[in-house]
Amino acid sequence: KFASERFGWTSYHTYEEYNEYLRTLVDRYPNTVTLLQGGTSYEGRQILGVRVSFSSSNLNRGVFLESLIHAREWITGAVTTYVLNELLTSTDPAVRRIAENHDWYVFPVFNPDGYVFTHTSNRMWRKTRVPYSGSCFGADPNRNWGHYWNSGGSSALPCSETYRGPRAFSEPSTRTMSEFITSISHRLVAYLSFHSYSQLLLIPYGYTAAYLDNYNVTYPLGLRAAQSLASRYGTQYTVGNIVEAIYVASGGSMDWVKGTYGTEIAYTYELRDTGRFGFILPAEQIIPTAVETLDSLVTILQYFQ
Ligand code: PAY
Ligand code: ZN
Repeated sequence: KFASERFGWTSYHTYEEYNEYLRTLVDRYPNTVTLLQGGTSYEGRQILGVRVSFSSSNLNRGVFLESLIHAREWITGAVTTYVLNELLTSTDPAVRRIAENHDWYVFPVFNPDGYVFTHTSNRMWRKTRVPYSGSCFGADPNRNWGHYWNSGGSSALPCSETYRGPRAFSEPSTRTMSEFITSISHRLVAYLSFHSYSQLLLIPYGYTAAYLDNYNVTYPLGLRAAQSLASRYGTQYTVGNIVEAIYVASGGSMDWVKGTYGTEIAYTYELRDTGRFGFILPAEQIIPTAVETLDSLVTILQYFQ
């Protein structure tokens, strides 16, 4: 059987299953898919990803997909791997165009220690698993990046769900992934970070409400993306900068990528739903969530056509 059939998107997968899936893609599409170790977690797990490139010259514009930086947001890794599978297998001309005109960097499990912990011990775990004082574990890996780190919306308390860590990049997972992103930053034109839940399409930054950089481009483009997402099943997304749409949150990965490298297109998705199931989104919603999300990605990447 093909890797994608064995894997499937009718149930949620473990960290090991995601890794095995990535490895089978490399076996099946050796000329297109390259396995990458982006980083390493505190407990020594590999943070694996793939590059998908249909160009032999390797000069396509790079698009980065990040998911499961927050461990309990299971739908996010399911959606990014569904999109990855579509990039490789879809016959829809619009999907083929975005697949083949970009080099894709897809890292399904950014926080492997936390994700494993949601399978073994506590389904609602969010953070890393680095031991801190007071017998509390973990920093919030989306408050730990070094662009305006500790500039609001993060906690100094190790037991808090939004603990920023003792310093920027204190967490091995965020530090090593930031180094990997630096190594490919000159190729990246888009950075897309996937969270759940709330149905939002968020624009930088999380540390300030100011409309910085190319907000005048990304806001209208975000509105069009939300429209195409809704046109599939009617799922409504709100578009806006992080501070306006939810709250101040400094130290996020997207803020760091956009703020450090000026990556033209940077969005954070808060996927389904709006709270009925929250983080425990039923597996029957994986495929519809992924399909509508892919519609919006097609619209976003039309920006580069
Ligand atoms: O950069 O995505 C961002 C900041 C906003 C998210 C965050 O707090 O990191 C929003 C929350 C998230 O996905 O982690 C929203 C969910 C519902 C939560 O846990 O509060
Ligand atoms: Zn999150």
